[in-house]
Amino acid sequence: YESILVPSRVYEGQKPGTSGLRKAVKVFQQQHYTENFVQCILTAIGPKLKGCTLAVGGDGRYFGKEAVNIIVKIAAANGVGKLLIGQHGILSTPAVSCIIRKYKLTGGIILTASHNPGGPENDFGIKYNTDNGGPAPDSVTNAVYDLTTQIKNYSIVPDLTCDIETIGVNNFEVNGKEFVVEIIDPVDDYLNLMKSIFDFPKLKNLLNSNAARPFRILLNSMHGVTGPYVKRIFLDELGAPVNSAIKITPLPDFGGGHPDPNLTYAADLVDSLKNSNFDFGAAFDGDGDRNMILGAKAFFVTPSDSVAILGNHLNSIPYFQKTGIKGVARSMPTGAAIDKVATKLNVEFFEVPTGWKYFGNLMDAGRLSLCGEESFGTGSDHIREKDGIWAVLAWLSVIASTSKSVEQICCDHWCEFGRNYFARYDYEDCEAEPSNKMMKELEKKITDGGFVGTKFEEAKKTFVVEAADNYQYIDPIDKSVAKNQGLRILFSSGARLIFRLSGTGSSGATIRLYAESYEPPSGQVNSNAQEVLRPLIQVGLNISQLQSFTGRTEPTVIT
Ligand code: VG1
Ligand code: CO
Repeated sequence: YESILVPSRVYEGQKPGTSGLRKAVKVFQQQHYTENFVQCILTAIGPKLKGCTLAVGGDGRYFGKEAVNIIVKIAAANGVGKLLIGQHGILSTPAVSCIIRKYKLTGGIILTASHNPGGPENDFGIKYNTDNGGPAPDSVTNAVYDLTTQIKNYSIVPDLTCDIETIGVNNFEVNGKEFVVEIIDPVDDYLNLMKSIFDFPKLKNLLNSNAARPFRILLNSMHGVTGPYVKRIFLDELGAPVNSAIKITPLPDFGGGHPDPNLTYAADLVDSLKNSNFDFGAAFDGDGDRNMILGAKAFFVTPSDSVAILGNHLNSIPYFQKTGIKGVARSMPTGAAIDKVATKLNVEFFEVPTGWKYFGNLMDAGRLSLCGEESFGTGSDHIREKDGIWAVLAWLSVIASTSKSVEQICCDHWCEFGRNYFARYDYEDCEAEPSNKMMKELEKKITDGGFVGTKFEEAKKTFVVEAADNYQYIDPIDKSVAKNQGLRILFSSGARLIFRLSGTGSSGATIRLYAESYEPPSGQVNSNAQEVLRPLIQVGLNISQLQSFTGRTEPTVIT
């Protein structure tokens, strides 16, 4: 095969957001659009590109196979030595991270728009992960973006195609050099990693259907990529009965659903748990890095509590018995429950901006073992992505060790550490311009000298502003600076309000309003979070004038 150079044109807006480039499928289908972006990812790899090996796979959404095909042709033309591709183009985001690390690859390309809906009328996405297995840092995504603004042509081998449905090694000769495409089982490497982390016999015992009182679980893959992983790990390996898993066939349009594991979009899981006798429920997002944990009768564990509870029980997991606990972290808007666990464990604690990429440097430096985000992301330094299946195995390990219910584990946690009430309001798909204006005005208001000390009264509660800013982060390892990471209003009671614009949408603007308040162990730790936080949220709506800027009286999603 010979490569050719195809003249192209610049497309605006190929700027990766919180987690890769996400756009409507129709945008990716434009002539040269996907080719351009793939070429720029490869060019940005620099001198390490020639002869390197990359992993490629995605969440099975519409346009995924076409994108794999394009990547094969462009990688071949650019002198890549080898591609490891998941069979049928399927690899979960955590599995890509696992494979990059295990085989010491130069990087990986993940074809996903994560929790965004899929299908011809919905979203697609491309994300690049670097050699540590984690999402490319800002320095790399900025370099890719710069290249997209200057691209004049790309290299491609137009007539090279490879069957991605059959496991095996395919050899080609391109420009006189060897080019290899290996189609791999999407689950094998990841399953082996999980076996090395968790006590599988113990978990098998927990789920054993012959036990007098088996622990009954219900897992919902939402027709995303986790289906094959759930089947192999929970049904085949751990022996859970077949009715333990639903929606485990990956579908290009996720069955018409919104593959986001929260109380709104995974309402079917919530209902199933409310109306039956399952002890535990979990759902995953499209690409398998998010998780939602529920107890019997759909008792909801906030992701902020989830990571804190796991932190307090890490000794239930063999991996951490070996590695010890180096440090813990959360993203800035995430509820601060884990901060208190860090104090108890006497380990380092870090607060980073939203997005998993900020955890990677700390893990690579050996200072971070466990971290989480309020957006249903939980994970550890076993890979460099958040990991939904790992989170479920971790919870089951805690349950197997404590012999307690999910609800009991949470209540015990609040009695020991107090409770960080947390809620997030999402206003999805607002108009961009008024949303940007709202953020600008709000920033002006809260960073004005007179704002600190202001008192707000709402429903007989008083909130006094202690500090307010536009959050910025200096990476402790490489000293890189991330600015504009969210507007924070901190109150003297420890309560917080945070406003951010989403960086994962494909059009318009999504405003996120995060609210948190703390109740000590001696206080009311068993109240309803939404009710407890309503006055604080009202304060946030008043300060920001959100309703008059956006016209929205209600959020689209409440967590
Ligand atoms: C959202 C979440 C963030 C998460 C990111 C990627 O970003 O808030 O916590 O890391 O999605 O998750 P944003 O910018 O929309 O708030 V995933 O599962 O979409 O890769
Ligand atoms: Co995801």
